[in-house]
Amino acid sequence: MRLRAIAGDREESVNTMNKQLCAAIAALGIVMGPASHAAPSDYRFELASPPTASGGKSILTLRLLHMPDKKPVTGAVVFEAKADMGPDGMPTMAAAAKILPEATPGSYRIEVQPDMAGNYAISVAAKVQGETETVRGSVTTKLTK
Ligand SMILES: [Cu+2]
Repeated sequence: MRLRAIAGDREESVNTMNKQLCAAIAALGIVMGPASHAAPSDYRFELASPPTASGGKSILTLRLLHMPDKKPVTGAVVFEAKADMGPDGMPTMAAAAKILPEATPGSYRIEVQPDMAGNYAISVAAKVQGETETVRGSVTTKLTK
């Protein structure tokens, strides 16, 4: 009788675990969702290659990834770019940042003119096709003067 009770308890805990697993899978389905229900948080900007520096200017090449399927996004329009030394504890030290045209599809280039060498956060805002809200992102990289 005692043994059966223990077995029963165990069975119950397995059932509870299954229910939790089902709930987790269901929640995951909502979070992942179909691609057509993309949210700005589904995207991430990252450095495509190390920055190239010449004549006091650095050119950063970014790519934009649609995280649910890790696919690069082409045709986005970057309309805002800012650079500051936040990563080095100098968030008020900004550097001029200029948006260059998308030369090859999916390559978003930003030209930064740092006043001092160090680690910079480059923040961008973009319009992405099929996405009503602005997609924002930031990359951190070391720049030379
Ligand atoms: Cu600084």
